[in-house]
Amino acid sequence: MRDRMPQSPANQGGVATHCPYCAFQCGVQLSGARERVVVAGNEAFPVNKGRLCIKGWTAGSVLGHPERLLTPWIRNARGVLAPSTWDEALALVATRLRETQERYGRDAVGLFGSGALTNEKGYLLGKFARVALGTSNIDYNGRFCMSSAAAASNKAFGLDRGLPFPLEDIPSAEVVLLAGGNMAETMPPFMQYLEAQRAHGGQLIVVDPRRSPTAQAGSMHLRLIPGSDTALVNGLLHVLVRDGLVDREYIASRTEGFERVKALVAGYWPERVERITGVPEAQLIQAAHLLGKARTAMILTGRGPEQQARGVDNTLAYINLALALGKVGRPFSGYGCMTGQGNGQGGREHGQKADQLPGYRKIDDPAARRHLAAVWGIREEELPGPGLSAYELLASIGQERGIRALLVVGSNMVVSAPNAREIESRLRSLDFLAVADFFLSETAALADVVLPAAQWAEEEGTMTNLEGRVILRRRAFEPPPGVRTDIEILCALAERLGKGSHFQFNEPRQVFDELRRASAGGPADYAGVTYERIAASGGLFWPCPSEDHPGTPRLFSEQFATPNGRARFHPVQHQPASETPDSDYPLYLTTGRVLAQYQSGTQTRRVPELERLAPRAIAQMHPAAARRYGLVDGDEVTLSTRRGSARFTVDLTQLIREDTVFVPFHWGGEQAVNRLTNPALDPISRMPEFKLCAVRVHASGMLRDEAVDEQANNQG
Ligand SMILES: Nc1nc2c(c(=O)[nH]1)N[C@H]1C(S)=C(S)[C@@H](COP(=O)(O)OP(=O)(O)OC[C@H]3O[C@@H](n4cnc5c(=O)[nH]c(N)nc54)[C@H](O)[C@@H]3O)O[C@H]1N2
Ligand SMILES: Nc1nc2c(c(=O)[nH]1)N[C@H]1C(S)=C(S)[C@@H](COP(=O)(O)OP(=O)(O)OC[C@H]3O[C@@H](n4cnc5c(=O)[nH]c(N)nc54)[C@H](O)[C@@H]3O)O[C@H]1N2
Ligand code: SF4
Ligand SMILES: [Mo]
Repeated sequence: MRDRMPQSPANQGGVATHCPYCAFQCGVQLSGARERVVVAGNEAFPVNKGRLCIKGWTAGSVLGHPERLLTPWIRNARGVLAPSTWDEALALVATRLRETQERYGRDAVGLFGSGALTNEKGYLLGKFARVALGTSNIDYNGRFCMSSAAAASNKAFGLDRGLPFPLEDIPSAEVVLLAGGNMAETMPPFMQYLEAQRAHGGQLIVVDPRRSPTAQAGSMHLRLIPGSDTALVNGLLHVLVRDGLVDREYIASRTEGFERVKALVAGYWPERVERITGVPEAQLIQAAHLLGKARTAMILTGRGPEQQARGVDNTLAYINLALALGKVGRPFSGYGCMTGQGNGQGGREHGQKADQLPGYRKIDDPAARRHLAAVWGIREEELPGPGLSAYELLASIGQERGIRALLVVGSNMVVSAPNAREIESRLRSLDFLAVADFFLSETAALADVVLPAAQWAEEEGTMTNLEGRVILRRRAFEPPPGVRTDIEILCALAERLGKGSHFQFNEPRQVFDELRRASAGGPADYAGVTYERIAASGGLFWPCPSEDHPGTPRLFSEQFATPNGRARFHPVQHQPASETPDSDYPLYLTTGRVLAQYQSGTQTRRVPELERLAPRAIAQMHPAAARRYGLVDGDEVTLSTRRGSARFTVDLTQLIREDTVFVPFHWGGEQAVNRLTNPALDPISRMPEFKLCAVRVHASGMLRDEAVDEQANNQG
């Protein structure tokens, strides 16, 4: 599989592929040799239309980076990671996984996957768990990402595709409401769609506790108190019902359950909602009227309302709003979740989830089990059932019948999991940890075996972008000597586990052909997608059940995917967050992203241009809040919560609420905000409460008790 590729894409006048990072999956054009590869926007790709953000422009430098892992590493008797051969490393991983299972049962081995992986890799990892290991315990980092929105869409529409319409519909929406998404920093080329919408006379309402760069681009900003989205939306619905602005005909013909929502929102009169959310009554009414009078409207959510212990309820509230307006499945209208990771959409469809089989099938559905057992050539009884969700899987380490050996492919949870201190100590207590990565991430640094994996431009594969469009990543370079692809790694391990006959894949497209069969007939049906068809078009939207099917850019125009074809309303009450400010921890802490760093930072902290822009973790605070602690811009500050403490650089801004501190999560060690975050989980999606907990501020050098006294004085 290695010998047909040119060393330099320049040989072919450049290779058209996609950015390694976010779900926008911008089309890029690569030219030049690996060490000096030039990344340019691909004008011909219809989604980004040539635009990139700074992370995309600079993505080439991670390929030839001097810190890349170029050989496997094994922790030796002295506890130090030392270079090894592939044979030794693979044999050791296979032996330790097998021994663990023999001693403690099949489920004692866990797998942790990623929305960064191509569809082929995510699919193969799910198959590896069920067929090569027979463990039920596989989950992935998407659980920390859009799982609340996915669960809500499944409940309301019977199907979850982040955006059920193409981005090209956005400019024609008269009103767009974007809740807790900061696309100006997290998907900058997306802003051209909102700019076009504004240019057509459209209104953009942004709901965010911060006046983020995205909120600044809007026509209206609802600066709510963190954790109050459901109250806000119930308030909007209250006004819409009161003023006769709901779409009664649509509600009657296409939905069910509205009466209970109507009764519930009667209790959310604007004055009460202002008290809960901090959003002035007049603004609430104005926003409701803008939405209620628009012929076309879209409601979009980002991680703000979703990453909460009530994330599913929050998202259901926004879906209620879209349904009451009669907009879901209508032209230039609807509800959508802005998926985040490169393959955050495909990653949630093909079996890396604890409760799922490929094609977005449920693992406890007998028909799905029969279908997959047949595709995989095993008996149905051999297929494990549902396993533990991401945080629970990690938290089970060290517990009776918990995980004792773990294989991680594409996540750096020491930085990105909530309550990270605790997770780190659990990972250290594992009998065995193996990590496949390009760099020695904070998590890889704890491993017993580190496997060096190939990167984005070094292997082929499909990705499914935030619209549900299946696209093709092309290979521009061979992996450096000593590096293997994740697919090669999984197939080699399966061989050593005695299951090689189920993993005879020489190329990603062979894996994809099996994925097509595995997904056929499921909700996310890829049967008709081929590499050739993608190459000949701008990508294909699922479901695409046959090779002569054009794909499905727009869902729900005739009916929903529920048994009776109707969308379901869900009455949801506002509930306080799991932790709210009190005299010990007087402020809200919310977390998220900045433009120049990506996720746990393994890749972007190694890019000099990005490091210059965002060299360390900041704590965004309002000047009035900072004054109370004697802090000025640029000061060092320690923040602590009931989980732990970490240190940041104060970044003063008028754009945040006085009661809220915002910290990005891209750094490890002392700057890891996840040492502070609350692992309270949503009861349905099992999403941790990343967006909200109570925090205390210490000016640096100040002793803990002094800071507490000072806070008491300030409050008294
Ligand atoms: N630069 C960059 N871009 C990225 C990524 C990255 O790491 N860096 N990661 C990618 C991934 S995986 C994802 S998931 C996306 C995430 O993309 P976004 O959802 O845009 O990102 P976040 O910064 O996590 O959160 C968005 C906003 O939620 C607001 N917020 C906080 N609490 C609340 C609340 O209670 N209610 C409401 N309504 N809003 C609230 C925050 O102030 C923040 O502005 O970005 C993708 N793109
Ligand atoms: N406090 C707080 N925490 C958060 C969030 C938040 O908003 N606030 N957001 C959450 C969200 S939305 C997400 S998506 C998670 C993300 O957090 P993580 O799961 O840690 O995701 P990444 O940082 O992208 O980690 C990917 C790791 O895998 C490697 N990698 C990337 N691609 C591949 C590949 O193809 N193969 C292999 N073998 N390795 C690969 C990278 O080098 C990196 O080390 O963080 C969550 N954590
Ligand atoms: S928006 Fe996302 S896909 Fe596009 S260049 Fe930036 S990180 Fe890459
Ligand atoms: Mo994410």
